[in-house]
Amino acid sequence: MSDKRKVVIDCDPGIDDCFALMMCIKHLDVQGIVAVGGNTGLKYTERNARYMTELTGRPDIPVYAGYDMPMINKPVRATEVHGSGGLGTVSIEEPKKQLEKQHGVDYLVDTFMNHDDITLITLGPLTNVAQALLKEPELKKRIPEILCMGGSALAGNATSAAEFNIYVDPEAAKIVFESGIPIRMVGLNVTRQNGMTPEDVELLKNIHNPVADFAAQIMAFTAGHYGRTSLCDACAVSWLVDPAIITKSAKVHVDVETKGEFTRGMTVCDWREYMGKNPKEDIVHEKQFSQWNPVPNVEVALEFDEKRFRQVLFDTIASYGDR
Ligand SMILES: [Ca+2]
Repeated sequence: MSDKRKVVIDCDPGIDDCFALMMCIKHLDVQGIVAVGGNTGLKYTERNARYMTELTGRPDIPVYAGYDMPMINKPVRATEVHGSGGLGTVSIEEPKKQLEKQHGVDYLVDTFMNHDDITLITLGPLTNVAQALLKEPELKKRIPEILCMGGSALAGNATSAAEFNIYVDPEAAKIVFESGIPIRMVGLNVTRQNGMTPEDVELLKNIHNPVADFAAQIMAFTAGHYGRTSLCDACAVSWLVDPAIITKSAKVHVDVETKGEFTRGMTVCDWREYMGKNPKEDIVHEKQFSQWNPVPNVEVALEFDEKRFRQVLFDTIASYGDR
């Protein structure tokens, strides 16, 4: 029996998803991976998930395909950031590992209806999770916790207000955020505190193992184009891998905007009871009032130990050795 934390990962790999999978597969007990359409289409995200299980030497981890399309929106992709196949300009061969036949949403329902001790990690649009909650209404009482890369306590990226994962399928996100399931949210306000650069690509190249070589190739795409890349999904899962990496968080009420002219897909965080002392800082607040009493539904990550994260990330990739 493993004493590692059991997790199921719903993701849309995607370059930063691949880094998150490297960390999760090494440090957590990954029960299954469900792919969703997001950064690119499902036919690529599920393939890339299967590829990652082979690359990390864990083809025994089952991979399922969920939904390609958002619930209502037309699909929005991020292929300019991740490449049309989700891995920058890296082309991979079709993995030997097969996709499970069960639909990803049915896998989520079966798994959480029958187990009490698994954390759900979401690294893409929340379409699969919302569909699972609609299919089995009891499920919201059965998922103990969701660790979500998505949203922001501050600026967005898909729009000025909305982060990509939430923006792609705001209706799905609204269903999940209103479900009552405890959510830990790692949004752009935190992940932007991390910046991997072309120098980091060189560090990865110097590790010399197949996982590091692949990591260097895919990081080179975004770090090369933009000068730096946050690896948002890897930052998010670090809260489970090494909780000390998230150095500050706050429990607040978060709503998902689905109708705003400028704010559709925004995670609206209720900070009314908090005040910051330094207006130059983003959100470094202490709770000072209790007159509104918004019911917290999300623990929002606020501060991040970049140095510690980088150490864990590079150590993890190096630990894959010659595999
Ligand atoms: Ca992702």
